[in-house]
Amino acid sequence: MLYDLLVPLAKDSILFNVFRYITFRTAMATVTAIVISFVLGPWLIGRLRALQRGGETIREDTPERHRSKAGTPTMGGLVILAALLISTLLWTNLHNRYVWVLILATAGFAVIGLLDDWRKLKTRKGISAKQKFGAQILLVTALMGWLYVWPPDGFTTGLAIPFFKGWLLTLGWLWIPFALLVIVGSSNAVNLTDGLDGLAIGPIVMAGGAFAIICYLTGNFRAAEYLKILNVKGTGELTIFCGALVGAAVGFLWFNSYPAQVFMGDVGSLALGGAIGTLAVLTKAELLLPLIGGLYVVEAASVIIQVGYFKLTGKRFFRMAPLHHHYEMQGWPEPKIIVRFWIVSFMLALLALTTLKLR
Ligand code: 57M
Repeated sequence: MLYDLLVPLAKDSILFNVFRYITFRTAMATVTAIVISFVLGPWLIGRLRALQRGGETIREDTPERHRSKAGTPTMGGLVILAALLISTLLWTNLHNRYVWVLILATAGFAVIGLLDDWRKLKTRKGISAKQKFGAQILLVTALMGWLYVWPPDGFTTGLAIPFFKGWLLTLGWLWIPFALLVIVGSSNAVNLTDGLDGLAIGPIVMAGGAFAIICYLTGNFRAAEYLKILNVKGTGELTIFCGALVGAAVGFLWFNSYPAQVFMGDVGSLALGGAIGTLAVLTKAELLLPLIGGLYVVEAASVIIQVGYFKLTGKRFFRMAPLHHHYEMQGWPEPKIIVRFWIVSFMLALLALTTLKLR
């Protein structure tokens, strides 16, 4: 919004020219999101605690040490979304279609998560998996269909293959189910990962940083040309969303760090996973997402392995899935599991960025 209001003033005073720059607006979006988180956080946590009286109920089958977490308020993801979306609306060029696809995807997943959290609060059971997946599929199909049927200038359904510079696997209409798989898979993988204090939000800071670099380079013709990556016109503006994402995640981590004062809830985990999945699809970095969001992939894979192995052998492969519970059962202290998983996540995100240079 500020872009539309202030850039035209550059004609009268060169000072306003700074609002044209993506780097400046990304930095401002990050700071704005952090400030909103710190202003809103304490108030919202107080409201959530009052609203939820008993706070989160801990399931019987959860590892013993989670008992002390009973009563922690959830739905703290509302702070993340307020910081992320207000900052994005303030600092991005709102005439950019990709910005709206990202905002609507994030907000849409948040609504689905909020409905689930609210139902869990009222009835102890959330909305059914069928309803949840159905709503997610509808949302993503509508947004990807919007792009496919009325493509922005320079849009392609091609799939970029890391290391094979200049190669594009054209998917045609198959791009829509592929995008569905990436975005819905990413959303639910973050949701599964959100099982220890700060475990899910830490890697979001890293993924937001990595995608900020990818959006900036993909949207910059000269940089894309030099790196021989696909130039997707208009995705540079998404760098600002990534800045807001990093700021909102850092702000929330202040309250969610061990021992957590608040959990993000499905409203946060589904929205954040949907956001990074959509970023990957819009910047043609789908095949880098398993690295950038590597921890989420590992956590989701551990559940698939556990369920598959149990069906085949009647025994558990891990002591408990997702993987963070396995290490809890091994006796690792929670902070050690969290920080070690963050370190792995950081290394995988760095590895993803190195592929941009490698030919
Ligand atoms: C999302 N939710 C946390 C909190 C957070 C198929 C199966 C793998 C499903 C999976 C499941 O239920 N996933 C739901 C994970 C829950 O966190 C809440 O949920 C929101 C995120 N959606 O914001 O509101 C608990 O996680 C802990 N927590 C923290 N700190 C945080 O910052 O400590 C969360 C955030 C919270 C709190 O205890 O209550 C969760 O774990 O449910 N099921 C599981 O993950 C269960 N695994 C399991 O059943 N494994 C089986 C099979 C099915 C694979 C096996 O290994 O044999 C585990 N979770 C629970 N109990 N609650 C283990 C058993």
